Amino acid sequence: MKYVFSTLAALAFSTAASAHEYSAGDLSIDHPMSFETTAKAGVGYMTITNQGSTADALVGVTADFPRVMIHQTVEEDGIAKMKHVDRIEIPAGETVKLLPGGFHVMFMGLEKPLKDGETIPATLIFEQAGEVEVVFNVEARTSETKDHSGHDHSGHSHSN
Ligand SMILES: [Cu+2]
Repeated sequence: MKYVFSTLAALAFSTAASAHEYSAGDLSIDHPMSFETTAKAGVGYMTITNQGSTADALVGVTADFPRVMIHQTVEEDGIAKMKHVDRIEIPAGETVKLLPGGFHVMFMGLEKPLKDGETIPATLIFEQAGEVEVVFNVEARTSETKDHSGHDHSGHSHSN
């Protein structure tokens, strides 16, 4: 619940234009976003809701980068590490959030850093719903996002 409220607060701060949503069959994909980077890898987050009665799964993401993968940040012996995963299950009737510290899309081999205000066209590949074209909005990292969310939005927590 904490996350839900903070998301609403974050949305209230941002402009209406920055919130965007897609749907495909029983799935809705809310606000695909990425953070600006200084390094050669970027992350992708979004919220996926399955309003249907059949399970689906995100099985791939493509974008115009040398490599795009699905990762999960997991904690092992108190250290957060990223693991490559083949799929993210989207159970019937449930909402799955890709967010810092959990599942995320990894954009790898960037030729130049991602900047606030840029957009990343991408295709999400679902087992049942098929391919869904979306756009990830690149947003600035602010201390505000950190403080309001209660989550570490500053990147992968394993990086320290
Ligand atoms: Cu990662």
